Amino acid sequence: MSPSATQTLEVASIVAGRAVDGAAGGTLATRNPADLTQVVANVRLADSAAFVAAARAAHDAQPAWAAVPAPVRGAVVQQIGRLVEASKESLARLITTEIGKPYAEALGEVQEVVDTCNFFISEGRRLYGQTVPSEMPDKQLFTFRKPVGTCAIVTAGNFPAAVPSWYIVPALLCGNTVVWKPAEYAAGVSRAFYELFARGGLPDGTLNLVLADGPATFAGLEQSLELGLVDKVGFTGSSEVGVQIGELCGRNLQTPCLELGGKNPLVVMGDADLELAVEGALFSGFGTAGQRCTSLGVAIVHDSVYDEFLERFDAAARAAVAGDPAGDVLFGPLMNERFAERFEQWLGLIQPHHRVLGSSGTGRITAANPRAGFSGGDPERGVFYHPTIVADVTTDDELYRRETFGPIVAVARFSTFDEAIALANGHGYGLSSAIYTRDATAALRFRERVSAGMVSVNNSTSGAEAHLPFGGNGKSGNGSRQSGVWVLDQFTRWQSVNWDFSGKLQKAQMDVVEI
Ligand code: UN1
Repeated sequence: MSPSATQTLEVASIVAGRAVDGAAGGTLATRNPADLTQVVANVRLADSAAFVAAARAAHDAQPAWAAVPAPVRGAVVQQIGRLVEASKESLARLITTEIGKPYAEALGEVQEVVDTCNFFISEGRRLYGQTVPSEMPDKQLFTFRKPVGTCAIVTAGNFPAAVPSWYIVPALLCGNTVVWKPAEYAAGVSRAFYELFARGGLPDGTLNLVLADGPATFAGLEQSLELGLVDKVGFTGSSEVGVQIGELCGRNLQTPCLELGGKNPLVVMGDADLELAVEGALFSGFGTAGQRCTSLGVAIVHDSVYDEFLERFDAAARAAVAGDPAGDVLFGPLMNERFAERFEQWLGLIQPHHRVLGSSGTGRITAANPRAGFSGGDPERGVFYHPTIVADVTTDDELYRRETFGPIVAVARFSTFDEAIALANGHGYGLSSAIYTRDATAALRFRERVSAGMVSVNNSTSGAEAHLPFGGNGKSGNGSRQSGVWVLDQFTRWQSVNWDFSGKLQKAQMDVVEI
């Protein structure tokens, strides 16, 4: 099924189950980035007061939700997963229309939400604690996982469904309530997801949707933290904003879950299967128009295969089909004009000593700057860019040091393994990484020495499965991990219990049993 034009949606924030009146934070129209004449959603934005009201609603609803037995919360997650699965095509069409993600990828993204629900359904029957031996007789020690409380989840729009679900599903399962602030430019998708979550059986106030711009969000979050209405912040977005969120949380003695940018390296060793490496570089560099946090940032290629790799990568990028994301394309438009403006700045970092490859032109695809392999759609109406490969990048280049969110891949050369590692780590990001080699020892050494939180061997930097720990180090995050059982440490806190049934006061460290 291919996406079709949708009716314009009218969307507003939802606090305690009710739509927020008015547009205290202004209005916004989200537009199909493949055809900017099409308005996807008219959005009434909320102000900081609505954010605080949502935090209060979540805070008030939390004790009752935590009192619902965890297996029953798991059954709600199961119902949400079923509803999402039943709406898979229409949700994917909406993702494609609102942010320009190719339909096949959008279907994959919705599947990732279903996978996440499936994983956590049974966690409602586990949420294990431990029994621990005591150093004293007639005493037993236990640990319990307790919900953190109210969670404020602030997410980007490049994965408007999957990434929010990585937070919201386990947060709810663990007995927390949620204020979700999605990217405004993906408000239509967010609203559709909110409705499925609500229909899954969540009591009013358990999940609240706040559509607000950055300044209103910051002000609302700051006040909510100071009022003690928010106990945990989850943020996915740029490293720069992550620093600000981290500061705000730190002032309130909180540790947020931060999932930030990347400059993800893909190392091509001299013995690599070059065809496979090029396929991996193409998908991780230009899939999703390079707008994943796990997208390939810098290909690091051994001297002995550098020229051949470049030649093949150039040919593959030139042959790749870009265009209407409703069709069968490798990548569609950038998400909107704001991302296009930033992308143009990064294109400005290309220096005279670089070789630019990958397409028949650079920059925006237009009638005057056309591209072979542009399929469907009208470049004059959409935010389409040429895929760009920038060869001969060195550690001195801005292009090496900065995350460039879009269809651009830097390529650097190495001769020794130590140089490859230095290039893979030297920019200070540490999210995802890949190595292409036939040598298991090299792969293991790479795993050991790369600072990234995620490593692929002979596979792309993007496309992590939904049940492995996801997250990064350095500028890519604060060490927190999402997904699988590991995310439970974000959304629960350990409580330890001493249970003394000796009938007397036994003092730890003092009443030591002699043998
Ligand atoms: C992101 O871009 O924020 O690993 C998440 C991947 C996807 C998720 C990307 N499963 O590429």
